[in-house]
Amino acid sequence: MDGKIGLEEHFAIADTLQDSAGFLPPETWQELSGRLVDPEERRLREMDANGMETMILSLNAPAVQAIPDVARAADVARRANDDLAEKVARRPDRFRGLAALPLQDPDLASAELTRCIRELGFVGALANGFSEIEGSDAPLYYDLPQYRAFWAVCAELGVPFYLHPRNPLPQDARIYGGHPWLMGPGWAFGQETAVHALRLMGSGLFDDHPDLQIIVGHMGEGLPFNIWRVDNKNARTKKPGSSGPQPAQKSFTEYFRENFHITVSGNYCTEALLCSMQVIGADRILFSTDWPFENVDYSAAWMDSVDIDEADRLKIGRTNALRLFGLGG
Ligand code: GRE
Ligand code: ZN
Repeated sequence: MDGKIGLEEHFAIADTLQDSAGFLPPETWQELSGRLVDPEERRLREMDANGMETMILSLNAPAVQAIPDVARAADVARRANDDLAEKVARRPDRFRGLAALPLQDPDLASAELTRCIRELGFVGALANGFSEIEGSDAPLYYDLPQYRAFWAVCAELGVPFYLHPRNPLPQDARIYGGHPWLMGPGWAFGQETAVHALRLMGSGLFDDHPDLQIIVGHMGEGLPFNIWRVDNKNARTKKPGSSGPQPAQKSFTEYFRENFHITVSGNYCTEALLCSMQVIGADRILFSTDWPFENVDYSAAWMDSVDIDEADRLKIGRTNALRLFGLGG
């Protein structure tokens, strides 16, 4: 199909480029780094050749989230966002932007998000999981109480928030000891991000902000397949007047269906798509490639040929993104 839109589509600036080294075999770094800092020629060629109209661009990972010095995190976020705004301004017909945010400091993150939406014309935010902060080895997850004011700003601006993966910190990654192939995108990314998403759901965040929309990639990081069991176990320890022992009022499945969207980025598994369509619904699934870590050609070829209704293909490939980001057209 023509007119596909993707929303997990990365670039890097000089300060963040090295963060992506090491996730893929060293012999591919030259190719990968070239893609990340490409002045959008290669990217546009790939898009043109594969029926992709728009990429909603975001910074690589973990980038800002892994800069414990708050002032530096804010500075890198601002410069990345300014750089992205220039890319979008050069080709407003093909690119949009998601803001990088210094979530080490919720107030700075709120201010930067507001600047990006109101002044730079971005359509949402993308954060690479928890943030690290100087003086603490505790990962900052965004269900923590100090983030409620940030979420109020996000809800007020009415923009979606992409919760993108990162690796757990070493002290939280001991389960992968001796098995480095399980770190990164193969398993640890998804585990880390799914737990973060479940933390947001169970915290009651969406009772306060019922319109807030979170996006998770990689076919929902396992949530479509597993969320039934999260609810089933919680229901057995239910506290009166709620869906379970957690502070939230609704079930995890309800929040998943009302406050989440997923993308197919880097997970072109037809069986997983069919499960996701049954659990979260075709209205909440969106195409994405995860460029430069995945190729546009095979992502697009799968999207174009996977055995689903044409009406669902159009939603997933394009129109859900138009609606979620208010792109019009
Ligand atoms: C991603 O952005 O999803 C990603 C990385 C690094 C390796 C693989 C991958 O940041 O999918
Ligand atoms: Zn990605």
